Amino acid sequence: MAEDTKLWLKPISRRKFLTLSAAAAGGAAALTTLSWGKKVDAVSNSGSQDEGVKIVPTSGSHNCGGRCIVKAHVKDGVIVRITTDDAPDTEARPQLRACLRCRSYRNRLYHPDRLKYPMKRVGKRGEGKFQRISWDEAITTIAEQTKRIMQQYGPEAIYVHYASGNAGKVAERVWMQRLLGLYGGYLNYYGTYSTAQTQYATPYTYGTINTGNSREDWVNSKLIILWGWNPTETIHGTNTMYYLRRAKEAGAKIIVIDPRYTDTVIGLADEWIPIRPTTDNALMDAMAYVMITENLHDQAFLDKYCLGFDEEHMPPGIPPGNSYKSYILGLGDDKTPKTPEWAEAITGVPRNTIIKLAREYATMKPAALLQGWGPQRQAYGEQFVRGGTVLAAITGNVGISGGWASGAGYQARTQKIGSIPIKNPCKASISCFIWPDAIKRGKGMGAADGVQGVERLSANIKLIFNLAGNTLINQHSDCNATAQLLQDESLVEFIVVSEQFMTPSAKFADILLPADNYMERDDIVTPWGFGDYLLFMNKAVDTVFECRNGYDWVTDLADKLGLKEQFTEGRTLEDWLRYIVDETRKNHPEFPTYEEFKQKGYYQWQYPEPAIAFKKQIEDPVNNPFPTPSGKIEIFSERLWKMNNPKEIPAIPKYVPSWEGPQDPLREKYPLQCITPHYRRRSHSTFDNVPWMEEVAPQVVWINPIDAEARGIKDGDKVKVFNDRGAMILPAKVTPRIMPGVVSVPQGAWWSPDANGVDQRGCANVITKYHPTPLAHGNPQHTNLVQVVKA
Ligand SMILES: Nc1nc2c(c(=O)[nH]1)N[C@H]1C(S)=C(S)[C@@H](COP(=O)(O)OP(=O)(O)OC[C@H]3O[C@@H](n4cnc5c(=O)[nH]c(N)nc54)[C@H](O)[C@@H]3O)O[C@H]1N2
Ligand SMILES: Nc1nc2c(c(=O)[nH]1)N[C@H]1C(S)=C(S)[C@@H](COP(=O)(O)OP(=O)(O)OC[C@H]3O[C@@H](n4cnc5c(=O)[nH]c(N)nc54)[C@H](O)[C@@H]3O)O[C@H]1N2
Ligand code: SF4
Ligand SMILES: [Mo]
Repeated sequence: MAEDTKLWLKPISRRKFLTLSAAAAGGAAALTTLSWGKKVDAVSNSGSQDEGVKIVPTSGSHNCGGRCIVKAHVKDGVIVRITTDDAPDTEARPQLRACLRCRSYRNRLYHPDRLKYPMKRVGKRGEGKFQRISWDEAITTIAEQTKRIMQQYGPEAIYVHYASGNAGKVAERVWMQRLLGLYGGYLNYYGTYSTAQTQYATPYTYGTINTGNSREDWVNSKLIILWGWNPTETIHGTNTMYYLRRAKEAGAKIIVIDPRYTDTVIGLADEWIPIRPTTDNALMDAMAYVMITENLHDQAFLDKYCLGFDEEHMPPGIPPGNSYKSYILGLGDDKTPKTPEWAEAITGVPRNTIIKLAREYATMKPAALLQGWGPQRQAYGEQFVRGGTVLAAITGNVGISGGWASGAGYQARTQKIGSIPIKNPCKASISCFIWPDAIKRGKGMGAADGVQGVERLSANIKLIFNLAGNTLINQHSDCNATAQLLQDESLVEFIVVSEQFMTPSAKFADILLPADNYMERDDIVTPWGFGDYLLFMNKAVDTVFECRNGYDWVTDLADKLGLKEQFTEGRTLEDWLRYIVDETRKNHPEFPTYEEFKQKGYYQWQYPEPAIAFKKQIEDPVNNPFPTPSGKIEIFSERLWKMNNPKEIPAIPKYVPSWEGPQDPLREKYPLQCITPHYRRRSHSTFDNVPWMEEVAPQVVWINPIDAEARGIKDGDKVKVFNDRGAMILPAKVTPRIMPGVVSVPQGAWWSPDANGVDQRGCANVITKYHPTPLAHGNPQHTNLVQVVKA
């Protein structure tokens, strides 16, 4: 097997990559009847595309931020070229154009390192030593272990891990959940690594997470604030940048608040406001201070729709001094007015900038404050989420065209799309981030630890199915600690991984299954938050080697567990896709037939006007209360008050100084804040091994010239980024595009520890901390202190 990870350790030229791939593939081809070499060669040879070429419409199914039309040009069973949407590009339907990742897809599909056969672990767990086995042996072993663990520990010991690598409606994870549901159940998770805090905290204000207008409405905004949001790189819905650009052309002022001078700042912004990570709530508090003291807030809106802004609008029984206004003006317990001077010292944002920003947001109406998800992936990310919702309410920007209520990406208008039926008799659920605790001390964990659905868990996690994900190691916090945890076979007794590559997580498998690739199967995908469409993913080429489709192998497993009939209901995969379309048509009679949909590859709903979140609630509040306990926008939350943890879970949003934030004494040892944002050349860890992407955007740590000079670091130098949790070596990019005191390591590089455990690739999660956030029990993967030295 070709597992030459050195291929992507060093940036290599496209020509050299092709030579290497061809050589590696030559060896592999000898093992199979399929002409692998020919396929690999085709990556370099995209010449004669027209004769005998069939064009197959599909779409990427990664957790990549977008969902685009991808057209595979297939000749003699090989994809020779990839193009994208070529339908007329109109305002009513802008093209769903693919980004560089799907366009480079042949490099991933025909990568010499693709896993080709089922394997079992032969070395120590995590060591990466495997032996080829047959599918029958793999499925028999999985069936035996599932049976044993179910009998010995019960369903709460069986965990289908968060895994976002395949977003298809008929992904392997879905089939496994369906099968385990029939077999007795499995431990659920709630939340995501993406939006744990946004999802959890937003409903405390509004009663729902679907708080966004549709993007066509941005042209109606006079001011747009992108707060910790970088859609140029992260996309957040194919065409988000198109709609933002239209808003700009229509005259909107655009401000970006981010420690980095991002690509979004370059392409869109009128103003960049750099801010120290974890301190956004101090800026929000001071903005509220300016609005209140200059009487710029929308008192009529607050009186009519909100609870807890001032002492006159508090729920009964709450002692005086606990309203939001009292906190802002320093009339509460802390006796500290949240002045611009106060906030400047915390955030690093000059007081005049704060005053100007507050005045602009309060007066340039309608205005949209779009919260990104970076600042919520922080130690107290819930405060950021709630803080933004309150500013939207104070300025009266909720429920109106051109305004915006909360986090980006959760549009109020949704469609009801059919799904594969899953019935899980097990009600227990953990936050998707806290599985290490559920391994170590699950039995007995309850609500305070982030368990929902049951009073206490009855078992520790003993069996993990990790199907299309790298959060077992790479994407979860603190790789070194996680690796140690997983190495211990007395804790998790059995791990099944389905993958396309030997990723850091795959190395921890006991049974490793080779998955098919999205070009090799039929599926249906929904877009991210925005867009109102559905795409059919047509199979373009046959599956290679012994890679198999999820439905196939999970059906075999169902058979071994005596559940084949119940699991399949006699349906083929195509029958299930028809089922999804039929269910969708029940809710949306206008949706095309299966045949029409498959042939065209997409369906897009058309609406006469943009969706405006909470329009009804604002226009007719008597008949349309907000879905909160009080029926109002809850600036003060009685539910949070009752949690009785005012330091970490205050009833009103406020600045909570963060551990490993700028005020943590640990800064003496680790003086730099390290954020770990998403990178345009990858979808998380997916595409890290595609050398063309390394050419486009190498793995580097951004460091400000001031911090670099103090350390004798020059642009391109190899540096060591480290803290007590781990260390990595990677090149430095010395750039004023990041503020002093902050460094940035893009998340997703594959963890590659050397003999001393020092990561040689730049995996962000060697320095991140496993420390769930207080309310959502989510991931704070942008909260880190580190030191950087020349390597
Ligand atoms: N190219 C690409 N696109 C993607 C993905 C990918 O891996 N690659 N992943 C997709 C997925 S699953 C998700 S969840 C989304 C993620 O989308 P986001 O969570 O919005 O993306 P991030 O890059 O983590 O953070 C956004 C910005 O927040 C800034 N930031 C970090 N900390 C702070 C802070 O404390 N305050 C402020 N004001 N800003 C801060 C970062 O510098 C960054 O520019 O992206 C999606 N899109
Ligand atoms: N430090 C830090 N860490 C983060 C974040 C951060 O901002 N900072 N962001 C977090 C976020 S928002 C997210 S969503 C997670 C994402 O973390 P993951 O869900 O682990 O996503 P990926 O890293 O893309 O891993 C997906 C894996 O699936 C594999 N795969 C792709 N397609 C298929 C398929 O069809 N079948 C199978 N079996 N496998 C397939 C890919 O090869 C890849 O290894 O990472 C989180 N981790
Ligand atoms: S990776 Fe995602 S955003 Fe890029 S083309 Fe593919 S589906 Fe679209
Ligand atoms: Mo995510």
